[in-house]
Amino acid sequence: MISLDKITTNNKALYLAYDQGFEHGPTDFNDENVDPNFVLDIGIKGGFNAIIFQKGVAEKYYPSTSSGQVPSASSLQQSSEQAGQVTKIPLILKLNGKTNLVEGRDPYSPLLCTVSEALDLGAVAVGYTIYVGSEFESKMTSEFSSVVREAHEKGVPVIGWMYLAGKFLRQAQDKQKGRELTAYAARLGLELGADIIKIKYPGDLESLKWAVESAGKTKVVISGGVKENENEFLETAKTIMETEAIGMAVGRNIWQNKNPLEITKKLKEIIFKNS
Ligand code: FBP
Repeated sequence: MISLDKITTNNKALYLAYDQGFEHGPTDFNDENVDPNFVLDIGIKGGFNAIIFQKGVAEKYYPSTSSGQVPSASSLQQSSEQAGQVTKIPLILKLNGKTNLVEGRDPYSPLLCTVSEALDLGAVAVGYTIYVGSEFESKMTSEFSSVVREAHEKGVPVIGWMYLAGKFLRQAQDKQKGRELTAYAARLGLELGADIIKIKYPGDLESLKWAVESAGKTKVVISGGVKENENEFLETAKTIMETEAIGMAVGRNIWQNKNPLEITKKLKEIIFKNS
């Protein structure tokens, strides 16, 4: 069994996702959060279980120490009282990625970084997106399996972003189908050997419960999605935590918020409530 201790707290988890610059482009950013140091600072001060970067951002912004020790981002800017302060935030390195600029074909997200490279950058876990239902799904399940093989040989946890996508799925969408497909994506994560899967909220409590049950011993975290009204977002988080999901991996709903640390605090109260 691969240990998740470095990226969980009492079996619960909150991750700060920051690979949207790759997946969506700088359109998600403003003058502040376009700077990876700004988001790293939120991750550290907010006490997230890990931050999620692509390789290039990790190389340039996440100090390369195997202990995962990084200087506080604010200490890099405001020298005096914070200089020298050392804070920890574990790194999850995203090994594949794609832009949203290629239209007309089902998505394929190629492997761009190896597990060894991720470890050299200080990562304690790795992530990979599979577009379940894409015409290129088999390429991604195959690459994912190689990642799991190498990572598990090294004792490193693997997180599978199990995202539904593809022409066939678009044709077949109703509520019941959505429930089945989310559970299928979750189950695929278990079958492929993922330690944690990240799935999108399927829209209601019962569907999520079934997906989490289908994932078996593979742990489940839910992604944040497009920024929404703060209260609605927190209500969804409460619903998510009524299931056996261990937590969330959120990006835009944190670092696009006017007060990222305040919403982080509220979200942590929900996720870590009884832990
Ligand atoms: P968000 O909380 O901002 O949605 O981030 C979670 C995430 O999975 C990111 O890791 C990824 O870049 C993004 O969502 C992909 O979103 P989409 O599938 O909508 O393109």
